[in-house]
Amino acid sequence: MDFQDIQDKWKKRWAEEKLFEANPDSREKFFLNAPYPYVNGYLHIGHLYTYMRTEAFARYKRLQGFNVLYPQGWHCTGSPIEGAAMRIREKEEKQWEMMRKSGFSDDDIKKFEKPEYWTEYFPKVSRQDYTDMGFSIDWRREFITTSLNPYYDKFIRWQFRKLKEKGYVDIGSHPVVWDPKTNMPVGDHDRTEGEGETPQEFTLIKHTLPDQRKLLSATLRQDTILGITNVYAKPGFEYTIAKSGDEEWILSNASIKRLQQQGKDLEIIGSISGNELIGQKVKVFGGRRVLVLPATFIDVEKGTGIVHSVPSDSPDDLITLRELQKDEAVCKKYNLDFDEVKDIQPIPVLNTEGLSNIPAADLLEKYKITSQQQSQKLEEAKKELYKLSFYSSTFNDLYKEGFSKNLSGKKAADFKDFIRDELIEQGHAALYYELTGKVITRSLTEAIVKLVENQWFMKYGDEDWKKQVHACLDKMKLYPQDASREQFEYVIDWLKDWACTREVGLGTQLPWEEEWVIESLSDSTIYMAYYTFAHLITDVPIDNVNDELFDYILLGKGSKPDVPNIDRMREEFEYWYPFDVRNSGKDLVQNHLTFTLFNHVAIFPEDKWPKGFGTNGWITVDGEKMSKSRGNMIMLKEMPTKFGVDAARLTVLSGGEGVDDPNWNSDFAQALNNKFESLATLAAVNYNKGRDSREEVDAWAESKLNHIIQNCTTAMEETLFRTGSQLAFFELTSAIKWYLRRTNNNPNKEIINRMIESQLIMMVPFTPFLCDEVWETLGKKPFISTEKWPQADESRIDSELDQKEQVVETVMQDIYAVKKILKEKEMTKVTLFTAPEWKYQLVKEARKSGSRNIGEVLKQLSQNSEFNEHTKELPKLVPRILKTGEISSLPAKREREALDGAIAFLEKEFSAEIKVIDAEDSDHPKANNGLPGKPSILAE
Ligand code: A2H
Repeated sequence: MDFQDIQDKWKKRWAEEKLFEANPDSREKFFLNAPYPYVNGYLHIGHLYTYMRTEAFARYKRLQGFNVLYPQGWHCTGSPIEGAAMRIREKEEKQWEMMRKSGFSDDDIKKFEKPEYWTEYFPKVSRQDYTDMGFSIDWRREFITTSLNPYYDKFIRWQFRKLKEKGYVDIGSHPVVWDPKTNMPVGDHDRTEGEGETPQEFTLIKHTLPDQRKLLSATLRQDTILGITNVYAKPGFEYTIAKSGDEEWILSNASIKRLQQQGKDLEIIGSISGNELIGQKVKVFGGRRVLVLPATFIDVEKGTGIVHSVPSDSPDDLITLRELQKDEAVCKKYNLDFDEVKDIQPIPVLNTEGLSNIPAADLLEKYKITSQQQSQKLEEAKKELYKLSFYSSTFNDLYKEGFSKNLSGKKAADFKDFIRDELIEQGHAALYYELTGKVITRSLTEAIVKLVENQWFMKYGDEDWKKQVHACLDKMKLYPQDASREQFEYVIDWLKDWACTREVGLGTQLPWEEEWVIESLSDSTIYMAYYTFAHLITDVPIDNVNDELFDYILLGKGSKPDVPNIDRMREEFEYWYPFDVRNSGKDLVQNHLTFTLFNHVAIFPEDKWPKGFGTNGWITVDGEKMSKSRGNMIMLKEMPTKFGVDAARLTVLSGGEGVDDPNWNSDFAQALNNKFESLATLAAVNYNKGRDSREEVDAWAESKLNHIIQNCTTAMEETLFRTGSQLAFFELTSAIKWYLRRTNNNPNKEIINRMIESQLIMMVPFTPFLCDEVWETLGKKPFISTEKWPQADESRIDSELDQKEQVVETVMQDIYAVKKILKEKEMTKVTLFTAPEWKYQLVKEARKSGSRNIGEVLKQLSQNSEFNEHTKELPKLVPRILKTGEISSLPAKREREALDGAIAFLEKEFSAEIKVIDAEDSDHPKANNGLPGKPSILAE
């Protein structure tokens, strides 16, 4: 077979027939989509896995009878393209080299100096890649983002005006990840390291030394402030003293630098060692005096290098205190009064459901933590405590006083911000930001947190908004199963306000302050709705595209604008929306996918909220992480010639499923085309051949086929494509082959036809080119994509038939093994002695016990009087019975039926006489050696 020809032929015919152009009709619809890729380079195998999941699901749903919409657009917003164009202009060596490696001549590369050229070039070649890969996309709806597409531009302006009207966009001072070299904010995709890291807000709490200087500790849990029992400093570390207004602060040098970057006026005036602080007493919030104690767990790069201790609610703080309370030597070393240290007791502050009033102690006990050295267990304990307490903890009676409101009985999580604000107002605390992890920008600088004034942001921190998003998520179907639900829940709660504009870059200008450009994660949250009319709106003169038009199409508001296609645009939106599934890599859960929910609930009524998300892992290539530097990035454009499209599609989906990272196996891909040819031959040779009569083995074939269809359908419904392809391709192929062999190539015509047809149809999502080609060879009318997915007839599924057939297969293989031992000697007669009755009983009893422990089962059976005569044989038999797969569970009578029914087949297979005898009916020495499903074989 010439796969190249086949690819070209069907690609052309699908396009000519407009097979994947979807229009509203009376059928039920299914709308799926995947995030548009950035068009700043060629698409590669990493894209392929994510997009193939969408594509396979689209094809599956189409075969299930849905009217399927699968559109695709291109993302041009933000700095990736602009940055790359700039590097071309500046003749940066690495960027040029990369372009040369991609096959561009120096003259071609020059064209990429203009950002606009990227947005023309890469959408074109990417579309070619998608088409070559056989993606069933409705290309009429293709578009690009940014002001380069004035229609999309107006759509985003409408969206932002709506968000502002409803109070979801606001302006203020805002912590932003910042590149100090280029003086620009660093978006998630502007990084060479640290995607997903964000500014984290800490509250710095002041503790007053007798000389009025302040020790500053960083906390995420200011809600526990009334539980402070002591403060920790690091021995041997040199702290810095800085002047802040008329106060003197003691903290780490690194934190001073960061505070300065965040706009705080601090002047360094000296330093003081940790050892000098240890043993001093500080006054904490509320007026109590507590000791400064030594702690080695302090990471001096983090926070201020000083930690206040709340042993009731922090496992770190509690274990450190406990260890110190047992170590007189260390206390002496730092001149601490050992008795005073021993007297320190945790102060309960929160009531937490299911835990004592010293929750940290419960967790230390649960994880059996007795030392700070058990860092991994400590991490787990901290995580678990956070999970258990964050949502449910309430303040105890201590919180009646101390704040302007009585907080006793209130939920701690709801008043964290309140406490922070009061502490700051009263001069007890200050705000401080730190990145959750290291971020390296594309200019290879380490990013910092900067507080930007007059920054526009999305109020993703808004509690009421979050509640609505939760309500939306609760009703969504997530693929695979609900594995990612917890993660979405977490992200929704964790998201803070999001800076949504930049000063430069391709994009849409903020409609009310045009010096700002909307950044790339903010202009891509509801565009799935744009697909529904993208091919129609371009007929409207651009001057007539305004907010009233979008209000009418998307919200059904206002009077009907007098523009072309208006009824169709409204109809398409109403028909297709909301979308049913959006699939993406799991890295987008923490931003894009969750933003999509926020924006949908903000703008659309509930019946237009997203219905499903699919997420998947990251692909590895032949077991290795994929990266440019390893040189193992396979480009989409290489696929058709290097492996063949169908082989590539099937390989990528066979690589994994669920939340695991899939693997691309090049050897598997290389081997597939031969297998496809065999499949084509098998189908062509056997289609419409055979008899009309029914034989016993036909019932097995029918059962097997229906069972495979049933399992494959279940897998496909859950986007478990690896399982689906295994069943449709490998398992069904072996079933067909076995069926043909069993019937001496004379199968029941109806059944073999149904097997072949079902296989081809079920493989369409994976190998559409092959399927259409073979379909046509069989004399069927094109296109296979317009056929119906096979329906499993459950009444035909009988697992006993499968077990019987397995007995036949095992016996056949065992006879082959015996024949091999006979070597040259001719085999004319084979006697099969079925197992003696007591062994069937043994299997039944052994399996009934439910245990898989050999010793346990053996003991039970030895005590069973039924097997008194055979106790010597039990130790050998029981392990074999408990092993999966070897011994059949079929009752003796059924096994005998199976063997009798297979005599003719086996006689033909071995050109020998075959006899089946029950063990009890023979006194041959071999007669008692058989096992259930594995008769003893006598070859003569
Ligand atoms: B938390 P994250 Cl009650 N080295 O405050 C080690 N730990 C430090 C630190 C440093 N340089 N700076 C701050 N921390 C601690 C209170 C608290 C905290 C309670 C419960 C949990 C809890 C009282 N100590 O944190 O790694 C501070 O302790 C649980 C993680 O950036 C700060 O909040 O997430 C927390 O670690 C910040 O840790």
